[in-house]
Amino acid sequence: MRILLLAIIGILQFQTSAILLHAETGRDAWLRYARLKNHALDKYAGLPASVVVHGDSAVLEKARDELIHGIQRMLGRTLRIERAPVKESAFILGRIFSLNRYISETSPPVIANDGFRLASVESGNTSSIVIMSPNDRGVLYGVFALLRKIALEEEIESLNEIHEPSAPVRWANHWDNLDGTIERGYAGPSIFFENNNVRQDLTRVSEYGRLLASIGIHGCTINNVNANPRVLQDDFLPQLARVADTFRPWGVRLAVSVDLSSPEKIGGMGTFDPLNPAVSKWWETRISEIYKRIPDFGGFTVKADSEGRPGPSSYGRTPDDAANMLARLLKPHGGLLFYRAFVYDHHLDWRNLKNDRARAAYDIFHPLDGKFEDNVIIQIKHGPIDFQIREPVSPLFGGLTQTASAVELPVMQEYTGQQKHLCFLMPYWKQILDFDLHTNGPGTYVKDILAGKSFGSELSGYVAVINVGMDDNWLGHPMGMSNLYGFGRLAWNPDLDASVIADEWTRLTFGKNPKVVETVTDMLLTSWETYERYTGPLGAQTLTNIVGAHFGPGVEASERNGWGQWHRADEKGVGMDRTVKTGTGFAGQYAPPIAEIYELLETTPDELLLWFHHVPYTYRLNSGKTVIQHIYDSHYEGAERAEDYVNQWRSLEGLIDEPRYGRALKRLEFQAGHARVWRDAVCNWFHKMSGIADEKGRVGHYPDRIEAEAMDLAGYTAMDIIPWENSSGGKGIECKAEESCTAAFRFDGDAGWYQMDVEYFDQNNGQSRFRIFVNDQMVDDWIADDMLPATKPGGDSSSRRRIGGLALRAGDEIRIEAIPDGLEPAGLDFVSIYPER
Ligand code: GCW
Repeated sequence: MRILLLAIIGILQFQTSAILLHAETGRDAWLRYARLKNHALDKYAGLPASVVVHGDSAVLEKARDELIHGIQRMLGRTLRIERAPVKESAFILGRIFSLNRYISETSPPVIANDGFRLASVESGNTSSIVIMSPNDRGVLYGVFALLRKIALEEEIESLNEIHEPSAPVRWANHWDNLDGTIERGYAGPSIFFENNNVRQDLTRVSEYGRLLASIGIHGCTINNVNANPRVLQDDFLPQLARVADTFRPWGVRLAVSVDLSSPEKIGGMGTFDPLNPAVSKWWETRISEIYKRIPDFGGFTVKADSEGRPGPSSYGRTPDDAANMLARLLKPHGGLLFYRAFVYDHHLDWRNLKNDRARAAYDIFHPLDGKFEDNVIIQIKHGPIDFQIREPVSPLFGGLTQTASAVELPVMQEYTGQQKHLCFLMPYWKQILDFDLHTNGPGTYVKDILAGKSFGSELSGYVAVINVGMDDNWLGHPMGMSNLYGFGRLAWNPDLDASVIADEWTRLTFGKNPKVVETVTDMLLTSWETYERYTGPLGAQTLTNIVGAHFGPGVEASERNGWGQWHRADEKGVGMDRTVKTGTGFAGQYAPPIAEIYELLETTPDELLLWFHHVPYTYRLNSGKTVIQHIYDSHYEGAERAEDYVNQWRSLEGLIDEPRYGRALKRLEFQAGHARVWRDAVCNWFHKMSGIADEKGRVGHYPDRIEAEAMDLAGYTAMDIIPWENSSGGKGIECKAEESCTAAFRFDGDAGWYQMDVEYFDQNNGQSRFRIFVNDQMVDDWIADDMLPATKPGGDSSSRRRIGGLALRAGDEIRIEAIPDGLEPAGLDFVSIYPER
């Protein structure tokens, strides 16, 4: 009987968890509004039953509907819509002037635009909740904030809170091309465009607008900064208007990136000189055509004189000439002009040790400070180079005291694992925002500059490059959206701790099970440093193939070319000398207290040492380690930590719904394998270059490995992998000639349980099939169908298949049978076999 009872309980429990863990795609992101558990339902039992909206607008309607939807999903109650004030308790939504009568205060607090107040109001025996703001968008933000509180099960009994955004500008940038591809997009095609037009079905755009609104983002530039002039063509404007109409109810203003040479390319003019009156006239007409259709159009983003894009320099003009011409035309309509400071020469002479791309933004824009129109915002990447895993803060934030500036932050993880690797960037961004540039003496924090506090700008703020795509979960990696959520939260309140953001996001996304929360937040919060450890140490930047996909290792790719991402590693040492005394002088772009720190080897923090100094490999860090040993150790630690993530995630099996659990597991397993590829590439390269052995004897010694080229091959032939360090032993094998190929070897260890890793090359131009046999028994079978940014075998395609629980005996034959597909030659690098841990 007892057993029967236990069985029944077991079945019931199974059923409950199966019900609770219904399959999710991630499309709702952090707005899942998961049904609350009973005790929490009790907590909110006394909430009002109706909602009254004062005012009439599409945004207020969204606010009301979102409140109804959220409460419905979380509490299972459908609020009544009341058209006029009621005598019972209600949620009361509206602008401040129409709601002040509900709160009798002699001097009600002034609230900034987009800010809101949440207040409990008692009157007689009613207890209402008022959500008020100076503008409709703020009311919508207030609703999202209240729903978040409920989702997080916070106390909302006696509310009286005012929330205001730290900065007036909180904007999204997309690098979507009109043909539907996305530059640096890793999660499917564009949600905005296809076939050189705006998509017919804008459902995803509306859903995206809702996500943006929920974190306070109110503007969105939807096309690539490498802009196609077509966005300004007559037949395109009504299409843009459809996007604007879709965004508008969410309080999001549409903006576009423009090509400065548009007057020439689509206007049929012989020039695009910004100071030519006919050119300005052309833009004036375009701008007025846009505003006829989109009265609240947000403005333009401009990338010019950068990476081959046309710009004012073609006519001997400067950025202010171009920016101001456009800004003056946009101003009467309330439009903004975002001019990117990412302007640099990508044909620098690398032989000149004084050349330094990192100097460019400051050198170009600082002298122009004060010359820009007041609706120009200089958009500055957070670091002086380009979204690297570690860079100092761009000194230009301190170099523009009379000009509005915005920080550009990469939600899209271009240089930090491209949403194949987990890399939660909030701890990094916090360091940037909390950095004291000392421009106005101590206390000139980047976040205060962006808030307009330091220099009094009224239009500063935050821009994120976001590459959401048509993938169900928006960014590919089930944890990728933590960076978008975090961006919005920090732009709203840069004082929030990264751990608070991680905690909120995890609970909203994966639920409140304490083990889930503890595990996921730990993974998130350590992931940036982990990624740094196995990619680019000590400020040497992400040691990736900078002339390729920016994904796998490519230690030398940055050197001996004009792109200026040099780390200058040679036989003797590594690092860029950016000091004033002997180097490029970049350190001198900071205010003296900061410049002095970076100028000296001893005071430069270890993590930025190689950014600022060229040192011998034997130089001792503050940590006591030599540079070379640090490079080895950190790569081993990073790869090990990436391996831990797989185990940590596995411990959550059954606590997260299967589709999201499985999808994340796949990515984390890839990451762990790829971290090892990174580890070996970087360590072996530095080992060879420096000639200094790893004190711990790991680098160059892989006793568990059997190189593919050393196996018995049938059909397979050996190939060189370029660069050599991106594969084990510099070689792999490929199946070119035959329909199928085999590679085999004999196991010669003791009998026991083993784990086997097969390192193969998974290109995106074919789907090879691999089958593994122990003697005649097939033990694994898979198709290499991942979409990695690689058409060749190498560091971008290297992938690991792990096969556990293998009972092996000495003399067993292990055979890999592969069927190549398309242009993918079923490449193999090595197999490693080791006792199961
Ligand atoms: O990092 C580089 C990217 C380019 C990008 C450029 C930029 C849109 O590799 O793809 O171009 O930055 O920010 O303009």
